Amino acid sequence: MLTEKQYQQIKEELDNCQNPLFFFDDDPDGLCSFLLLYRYKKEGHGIVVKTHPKLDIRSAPKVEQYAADKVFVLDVAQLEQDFIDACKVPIIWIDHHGPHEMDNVKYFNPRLTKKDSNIPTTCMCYKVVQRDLWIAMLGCVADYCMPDFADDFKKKYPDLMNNEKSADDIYFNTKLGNLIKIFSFSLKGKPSDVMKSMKILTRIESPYEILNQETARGKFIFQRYEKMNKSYDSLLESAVKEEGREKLLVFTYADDKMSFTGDLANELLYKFPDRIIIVGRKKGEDVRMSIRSKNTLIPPILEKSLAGLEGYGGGHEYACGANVKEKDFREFLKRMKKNIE
Ligand SMILES: [Mn+2]
Repeated sequence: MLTEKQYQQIKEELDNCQNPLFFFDDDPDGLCSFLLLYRYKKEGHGIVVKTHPKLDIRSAPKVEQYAADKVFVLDVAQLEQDFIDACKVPIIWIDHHGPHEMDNVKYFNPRLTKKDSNIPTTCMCYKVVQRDLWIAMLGCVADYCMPDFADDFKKKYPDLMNNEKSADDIYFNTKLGNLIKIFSFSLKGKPSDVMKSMKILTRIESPYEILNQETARGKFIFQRYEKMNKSYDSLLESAVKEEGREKLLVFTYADDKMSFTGDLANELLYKFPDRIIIVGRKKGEDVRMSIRSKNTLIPPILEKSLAGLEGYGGGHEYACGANVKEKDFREFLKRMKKNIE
């Protein structure tokens, strides 16, 4: 956890700027972190970081383009020094990966004091602004965390969850879980649609506006989700059919449009909790993967399996992303199998 003083510091940073630029990770935790801070501040702009997992000099021109007077970096694992050096305004970095040591950035990361701490960025942002409880709960559960305000949420929104005791039960069995998928899918697809969805989400008044399609904007978000969910469901169905019996459950698909690997890997792990899940999407010469497990630490196995191959990867203890060239993919899988034995 961060200290009360740190939350206060972040709040002061937020209060003391006119036109902040928020860079956030391409997943519900990143999106919810942005929404919480933006909906409090009501100024500035949000940019979803598609150069996952890092923010580097390629994004630096945005700061001038938007004439930002402060930059917030949310839930992004790696912030490159070239970005920091090119950025002429203060940078506040709130995250729960790494940690890394960087100069000239105000870094808020609970792992600096406790290495295995895993508090979603959304949770920290909520402690700062203390409003929009439903968005806070959504982002936390999406990162598999049951926050200390879960009971408050249940009281306020009794129909969005039941008596689930774990985040993964909420994720796959409740209306809140449905909303997580809706938020996740709102970041996919045509950039102009993603922009529109983001804008809508900064203004939406309640979860029911989306779930019950109560307004035109709620309808837009919901119907976009429904359409994408058809392709998602058919991929999930194929993955389940191909599950096999080995410890490593591998599913790959070719799709140049939509990346569902993270969502699919999460749901497959829920269905097959004893397995280690790899979902890969072939894109160009690369296979982009999401890797999940319940109890096996992934980063050391991943690192060993990638050694000498053309690829990279990393992330959290039980959830990683990786990218290898298609020509190296078979070898990579062979090593993964060997290294988990
Ligand atoms: Mn996160």
